[in-house]
Amino acid sequence: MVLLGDREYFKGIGKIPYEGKESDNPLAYKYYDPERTVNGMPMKAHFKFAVAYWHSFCGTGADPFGPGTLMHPWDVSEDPLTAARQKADAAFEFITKLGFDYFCFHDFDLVAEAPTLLESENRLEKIVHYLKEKMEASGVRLLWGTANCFSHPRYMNGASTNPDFRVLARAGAQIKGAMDATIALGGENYVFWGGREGYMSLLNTQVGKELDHMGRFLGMARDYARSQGFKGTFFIEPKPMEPMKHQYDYDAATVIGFLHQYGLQDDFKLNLEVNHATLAGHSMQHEMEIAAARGMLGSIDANRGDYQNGWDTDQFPNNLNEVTLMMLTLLEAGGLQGGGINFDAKLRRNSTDPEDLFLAHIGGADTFARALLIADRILRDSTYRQVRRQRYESFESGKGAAFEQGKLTLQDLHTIALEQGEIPLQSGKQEMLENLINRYI
Ligand code: XLS
Ligand code: NI
Ligand code: NI
Repeated sequence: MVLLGDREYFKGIGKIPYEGKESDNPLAYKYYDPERTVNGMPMKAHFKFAVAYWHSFCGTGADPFGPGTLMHPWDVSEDPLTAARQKADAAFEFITKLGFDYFCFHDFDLVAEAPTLLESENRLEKIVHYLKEKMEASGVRLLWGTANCFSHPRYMNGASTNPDFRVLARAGAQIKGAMDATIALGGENYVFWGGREGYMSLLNTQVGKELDHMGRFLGMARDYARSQGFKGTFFIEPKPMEPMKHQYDYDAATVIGFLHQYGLQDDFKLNLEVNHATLAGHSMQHEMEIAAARGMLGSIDANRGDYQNGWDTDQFPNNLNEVTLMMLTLLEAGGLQGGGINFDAKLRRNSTDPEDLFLAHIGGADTFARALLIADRILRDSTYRQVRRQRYESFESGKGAAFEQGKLTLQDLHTIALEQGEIPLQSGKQEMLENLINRYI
């Protein structure tokens, strides 16, 4: 097989088949049947599942208390480009065997950053060329690219919100390169996650100035990509904190307001991440509902947090209840606007077998597939939609409809209230709906 390069990294594991829910083969899908039609579309088109290059092929399991435990056989060469090519071989072997259609990357996931900007650009160009061949041979596509403007020490005070203009300019140069790479690889979207766009202390921060800088910077980035023929969507990925004490892209509602303030609302949508939603004190369904209500439900970074831990644990999704609620919102919204489901999730530090990476993705894909099937049945067979619609029935005709159309004044409301007298209480039917969801699960 051409795809595998010279060397097979995941020996003994073949293409992951769909075997159905009765199968006890850990290396088979039980629910994710890519071609199965759900609500008029194959499952794979609903999801556009993507593998995150950084967690799966760069992350070593290192934490503040100890070094890496995941010894990647593709990460041994001293020569950065050889190492990058071997990593790409491993990544494409993995994605192909998993049967996913997409991947996502940061610029310097692909190849190590060099000591100078020029050399880094050079390296990136070379590895992009190599990736292009692998993508053509395998049919795997790029869901989105992004730039890592948060790891290098120069970004310790932020990138586009850095108080030092020289750093802002450097971030601009880097994002130009990441966009060039994304465009060269036919990337369908481009992501901005403001890793250090925020503050550690208000004592040394001018918030208004930083937000203005970020707004202007994003407009410049959009204009550049459009001038290079990029037709895809730009996504902002909200996160309330970590690494900063406070990040400006706090949550969906905050980002939507920001996009409108800086005239970015027509080109940008949201890439929502489950564990970021919970860090912001929201459910993921809440974040999706807020985005969908404004036509900005772009893409999803799939993972989950831990109920007892207050940080971004980035575990693989396995909570059927949580994902079912997400799929209800997704189907009701008519799907994702250009994006897909990117597994922005990492193995635990002690998951050290090569097969663990497969098991994690299989579990995640099956959770989404099962949840999609459940949500589809709830919407088609149950009273869920009807109950939700009926609560707002009073706006469908008469004075309620006139209000929605902007035809009433506050004086009119006064007249109506005088005429209508006492109003009967209407139950919200919350427990009934909760029971209904559980019955379908
Ligand atoms: C980190 C973010 C990051 C983005 C891409 O918390 O989730 O992985 O998805 O920069
Ligand atoms: Ni993410
Ligand atoms: Ni994250």
